[in-house]
Amino acid sequence: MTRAQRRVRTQVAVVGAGPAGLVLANVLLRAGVGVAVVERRSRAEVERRARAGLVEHRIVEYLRAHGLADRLLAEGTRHGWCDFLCSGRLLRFDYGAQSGGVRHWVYPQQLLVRDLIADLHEAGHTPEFSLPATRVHVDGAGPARVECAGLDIDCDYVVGCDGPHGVTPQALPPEAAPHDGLPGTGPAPPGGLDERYPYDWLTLLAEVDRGVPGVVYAVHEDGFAGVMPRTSRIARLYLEIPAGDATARWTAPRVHERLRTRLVGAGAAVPRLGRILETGVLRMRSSVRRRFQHGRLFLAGDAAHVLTPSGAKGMNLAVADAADLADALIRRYRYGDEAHLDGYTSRRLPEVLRTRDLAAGFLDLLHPQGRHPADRRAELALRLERMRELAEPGAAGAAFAHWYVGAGPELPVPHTSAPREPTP
Ligand code: RFL
Repeated sequence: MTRAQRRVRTQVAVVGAGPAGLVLANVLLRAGVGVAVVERRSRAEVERRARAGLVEHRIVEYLRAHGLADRLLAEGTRHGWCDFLCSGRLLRFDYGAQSGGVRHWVYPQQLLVRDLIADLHEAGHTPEFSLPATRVHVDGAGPARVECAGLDIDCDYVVGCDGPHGVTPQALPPEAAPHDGLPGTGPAPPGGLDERYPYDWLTLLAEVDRGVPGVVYAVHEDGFAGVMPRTSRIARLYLEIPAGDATARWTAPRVHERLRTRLVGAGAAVPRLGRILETGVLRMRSSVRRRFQHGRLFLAGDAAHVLTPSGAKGMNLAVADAADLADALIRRYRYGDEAHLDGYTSRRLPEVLRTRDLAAGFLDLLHPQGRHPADRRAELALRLERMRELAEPGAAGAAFAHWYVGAGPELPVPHTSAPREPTP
């Protein structure tokens, strides 16, 4: 039998083996719900795809409650402060203290992905790698279906965890799409869900002589620079660049020179930087779909919303979506509760929009605009004041600290017993 002839039946088909899809699949399987995961990349590729690193407190608590955080807890490190550097003035923001002792975990996304795949493998449900979904069918009578190059999956529900350019977002009707506010296509409407910023971020992975002790957000007349911890030998760095600039223009000497300029005054907060291992450009935009569901299709993570990396929320929101959806699907199979499942968008969209708005406010703090040097200097002085307000104990700092570290709200509690089929 050829691959093209394979056909399987399951309860939930998950497209995409990123954090959203892998957490969802693990939690559903632990509750006895049938799941099949397809992933277009090879296992080796997804396990070395370095992206996020800051994991919120509530996300780690959720993973821990489901027995999915053993290696993260053993090998991750904890971070509860960051430095603001404004034109050479260093201010420490102790968000751990301001949030009542809550801290981030630093654990590279690709390691979390590796662990979650190993958990699925142990449960006998290794995702189908190197198998792109090509189409999803969720309309009409009969089971929903995911079509792949070598496999058709009939299922009750499809969950699209395949990122913004995957196949599942295309199955949503046009009215669920975000407004395309990219340059050349007109401005986003007031209250629109798509935003393009007038700058981009160069993103780099670089060798360091020791681990970065905490995140550094540097705001300088020359532009923004960010330094994020990853491992004891590698750091992630960001540099503001003009919107649309090409990676090729950012040679290693130019990158080092700009980092030196923008990080002046950082002192011990930034280790000595070595070889640059990876360079890319993040087009700075956020995009939130108006709906995360269409019939028996649900979108989670970047497939539903893409935020800028300011605030480090993308992966955390992806896991929070997966947690909500896992809970709703388990209720559906255990109690026949379809209403809760249908409420998915209305539960998740407000949190996503709130996060988008707070991340946008944070981005504004890091990007003083102004064409003329005098305007930029005035903007910088205002930014320094706002950073002081956050860094000093008080209501503003405490509110930001709670959001930044992910102190709450808690994600749905684990379901451990096996579900039963819904009563008709
Ligand atoms: P992912 O991780 O993109 O996974 C989607 C998966 O779907 C697969 N796929 C398909 N599979 C089958 N068929 C198809 N047709 C398919 N099309 C695509 C893809 O191969 C892929 O494996 O989405 P998910 O699970 O929603 O997770 C989202 C996060 O990955 C993302 O939001 C974060 O990485 C964002 N982000 C950060 N988030 C944080 O919470 N904290 C951080 O510190 C943080 N830092 C970052 C980041 C993102 C970055 N980049 C590169 C965008 C730093 C960077 C530089």
